[in-house]
Amino acid sequence: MILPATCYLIALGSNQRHNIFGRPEHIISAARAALEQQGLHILKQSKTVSSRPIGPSHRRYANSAAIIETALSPVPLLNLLKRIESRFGTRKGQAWSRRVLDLDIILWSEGAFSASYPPLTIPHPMMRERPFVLQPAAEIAAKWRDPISGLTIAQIAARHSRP
Ligand code: PH2
Ligand code: MG
Ligand code: MG
Repeated sequence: MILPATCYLIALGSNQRHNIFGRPEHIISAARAALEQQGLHILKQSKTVSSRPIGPSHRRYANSAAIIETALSPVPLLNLLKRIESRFGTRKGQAWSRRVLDLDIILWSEGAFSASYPPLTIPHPMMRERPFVLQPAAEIAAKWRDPISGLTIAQIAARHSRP
């Protein structure tokens, strides 16, 4: 059965060099090419920004966002993103430390989703507190509504930047 394609907002992050692709911002570009190569069609992509690390790592991140179109449902998409991460050298259990590539599902056009194995929650539970997700996301998905709060990404990003 062929399902109609849906859209996802994906956050991309990197804070470690790759032996072929080099600096984190180049890893983000290579990751976009890998998404396309795996059939995840990129409808929109944000600029790549350099961001202060949140959490224990001391290395700055390159962060970006993309809207992709695919007929995959959330768990198969997560599995595919994990395979792409591991091809770039990201190993399991490296959350919050230095990582070559992190691909997170932030929003889905079909609304909220939750699975326990593998653990996956959409919208991403930390999305509303993370400037490095909100800023690139607001550039390409300003009017997309968070199904939990009912606010648009632009509204959440603006709230967040208030002192
Ligand atoms: N990702 C994290 C933890 N901290 N900080 C920034 N600036 N950018 C990230 O992508 C990031 C982070 C865990 O995924
Ligand atoms: Mg991740
Ligand atoms: Mg992450």
